[in-house]
Amino acid sequence: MTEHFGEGNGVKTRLEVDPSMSGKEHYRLEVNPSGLHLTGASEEALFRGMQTLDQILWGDVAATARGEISPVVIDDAPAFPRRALMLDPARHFIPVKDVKRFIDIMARYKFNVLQLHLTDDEGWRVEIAGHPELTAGSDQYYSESDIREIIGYAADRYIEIVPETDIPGHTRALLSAHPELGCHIADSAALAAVPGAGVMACAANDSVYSLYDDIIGCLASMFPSPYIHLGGDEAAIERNWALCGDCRRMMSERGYTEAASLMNDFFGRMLSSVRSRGKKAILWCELDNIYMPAEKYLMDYPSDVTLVTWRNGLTPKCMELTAANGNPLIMAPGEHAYLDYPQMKGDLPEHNNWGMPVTTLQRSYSIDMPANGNVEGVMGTLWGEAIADVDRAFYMAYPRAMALAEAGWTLPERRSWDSFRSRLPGALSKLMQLGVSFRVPFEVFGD
Ligand code: TNX
Repeated sequence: MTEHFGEGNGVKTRLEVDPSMSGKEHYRLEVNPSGLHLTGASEEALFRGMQTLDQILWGDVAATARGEISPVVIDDAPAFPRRALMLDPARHFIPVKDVKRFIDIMARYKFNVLQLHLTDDEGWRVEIAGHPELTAGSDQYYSESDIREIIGYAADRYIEIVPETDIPGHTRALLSAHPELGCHIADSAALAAVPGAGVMACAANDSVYSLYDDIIGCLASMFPSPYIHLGGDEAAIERNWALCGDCRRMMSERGYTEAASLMNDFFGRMLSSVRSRGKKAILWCELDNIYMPAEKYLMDYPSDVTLVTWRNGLTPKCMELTAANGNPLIMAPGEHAYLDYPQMKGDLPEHNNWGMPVTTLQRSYSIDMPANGNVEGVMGTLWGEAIADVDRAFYMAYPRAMALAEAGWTLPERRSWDSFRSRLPGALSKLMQLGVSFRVPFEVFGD
């Protein structure tokens, strides 16, 4: 048991780890006339409790005429173990110092996971030992020592960094370093020239699997997270595998009538690379259609894969299928958690806005988070096509990320939009003090 005592102005403060408390983030904060006592199940729990204390000090002490902390007892623990945000340095690179600043602010709202979308059509942003060709010709990537620096900084704030490398689609950057790993199709050059056009790694090329075994091994040794995210979204199968002689041969050897069935073979091999490193895989959940009606998974996701629900309208189906199949589920439904979407009609982003749906603060807050099932937590995504730098990431993230943080931390029956809204002005003035370029949600305050 570690104990720290302090005394200032006659008030005793006491911080204490009490391993007999249940739940690793569980803390208890008591303030009464004789002192302040913060107890936590772990040092991590104390850290979470310190964030609450900081909010009370700012809202209750600094911002009120009385200038005193009120007596309070708070016994608090998260409803869900994973509360995540995702940054996309693949689309627009985000320097290490900016990632750290983003982490600083995440920690205040008790987020405990930051996913980095490290590879996509627009860039390969992580050094892979033995494969300098992947990052050649650019200085916009994280070296191994950058990655170590980000991981260490996040770990000091009890935030886990989850690496994502997106396959088999979203691989234009990979294929520009390794053109031989694409499908042999008539318009491969045309596909490769256009970001987002959907070029894919070939399912029938052994070199794809051996290169990825190296990449997965390298990510596994660099990142202490038990998870590696392998993407799996938006694979333009009909424009690649379905037209590729090698993939078609593989299909007929296996008796497949649909090229999508090759996803099972593709991820079968990729997942064994992940498992052989003692890690678990996360994938974006894809169904047999991108809109409703959708009936089943796009591929046979093994039950040890954690899935993320994301497409507008498909979350109820993803919840039903993951519960039936035993997959842990992370909630990132586009309707609530896509923080690259504008917060109001006519608001940012002004560039690269492809007609994104409006996602208001109240809409983010209203995300459905069913407890006691297979839902592991929540993830707000900051897809980077229209997010040119970290100030834009902050503007898009806040205050909606606070709404998601509360949805991940607080049991559904204890959440209240009116309570959240009443706490916003204090929270926003803190962000202002910290110099964060958040968006003022004037529409929720009325006259
Ligand atoms: C779809 S979400 C994507 C991303 C884009 C995003 C833009 C997902 C798994 N794939 O590649 O950046 O939409 O909102």
